[in-house]
Amino acid sequence: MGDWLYLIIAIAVVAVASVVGLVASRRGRGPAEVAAPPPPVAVEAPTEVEPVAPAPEPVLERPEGTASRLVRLRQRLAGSQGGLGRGLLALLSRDRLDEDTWESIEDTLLTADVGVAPTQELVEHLRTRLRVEGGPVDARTVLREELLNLVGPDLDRRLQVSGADGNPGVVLVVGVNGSGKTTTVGKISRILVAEDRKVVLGAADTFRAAAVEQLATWGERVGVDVVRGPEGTDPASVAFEAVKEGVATGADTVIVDTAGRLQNKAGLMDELGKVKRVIEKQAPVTEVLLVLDATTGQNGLIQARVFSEVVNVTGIVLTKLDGSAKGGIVVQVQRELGVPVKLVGLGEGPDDLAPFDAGAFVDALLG
Ligand SMILES: Nc1nc2c(ncn2[C@@H]2O[C@H](COP(=O)(O)OP(=O)(O)OP(=O)(O)O)[C@@H](O)[C@H]2O)c(=O)[nH]1
Ligand SMILES: [Mg+2]
Repeated sequence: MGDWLYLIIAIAVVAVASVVGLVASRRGRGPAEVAAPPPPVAVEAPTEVEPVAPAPEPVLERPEGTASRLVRLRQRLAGSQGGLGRGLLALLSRDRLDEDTWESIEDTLLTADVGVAPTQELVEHLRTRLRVEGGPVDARTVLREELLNLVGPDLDRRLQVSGADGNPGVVLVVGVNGSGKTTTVGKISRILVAEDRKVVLGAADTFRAAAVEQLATWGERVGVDVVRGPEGTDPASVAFEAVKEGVATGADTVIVDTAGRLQNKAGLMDELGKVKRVIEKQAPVTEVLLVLDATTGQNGLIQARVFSEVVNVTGIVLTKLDGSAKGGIVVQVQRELGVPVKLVGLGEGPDDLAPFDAGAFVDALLG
């Protein structure tokens, strides 16, 4: 009986002890959980996120400097046009300058698009001088002088890129489809940027979205603002806005690109006249450049005439002279319009545009 009593007491003691222990351990755990909250995930997160790269600074191109550009392009001009002078010199150096030889000289000039009247004039002068001056005259010297007279050494070929009375210079660029207008606008802007001038471009070719993008790309490459409107906007209003921005931002020059147009579409030609008139509500147009593709020959002359009736063309840009030996078109087009060739395009590269220099041109012809 005594044994049973000890056993019951022992069981009771163990039971009480376990209950007490359980309660104690519960009490201890509770507050511990509150005191130690799980570490906030958000605090650690930033170290695991990839650092956001800053937007890359647009890398602006530095247009080629004038000196190296001119040396490079004179060589290219001599490469494409040198055949004319070499051909003429070979003929003029013959022992006897008979009628057949003079005829070949004429043919050579006509093939290079010098034009009928200027060719006859030149041949007349050469015949007289070589006969009169006789003896050991240097055919090359005589030919150089006569070609130079034909090209017009005294024409004012400066590009009017500056305005008066606090206005920017405004250059309007016109011509038929594909003649090289947009490319020329881009190239001119690079030349001006290289001279530290502030330029604004106006994308007034609103017929095709691609045309606007093409100009915008030229602008972006050298950090020049391009004013544009939605596709199909009135070109005159884009031109107006571009000049307005030029005035407001104190730009030196605003260059307005226009849509290519066929010279026989009266409506489009009228619209071009309107572009010019609307611009002039903001500031005078200081230069109207007609862009002509040198490879189009007589056709280019007809275009030139029509354009000059609609807008007062003040300068000609002859493009693609690198791709044709027909540099004689310089002579014809200047006569036709009474307006000087001011720039020549000599390739598709961004800096392949040169001011036209009569002496350098004739030297290139003579190789
Ligand atoms: N080889 C050569 N290609 C040129 C020259 N100028 C322009 N081009 C090329 O001629 C093509 C037409 O040039 P654009 O500037 O688009 O002609 P555009 O007059 O603006 O054409 P539209 O806007 O369609 O009327 C392009 O492929 C130019 O790269 C040049 O002096 N030499
Ligand atoms: Mg264009």
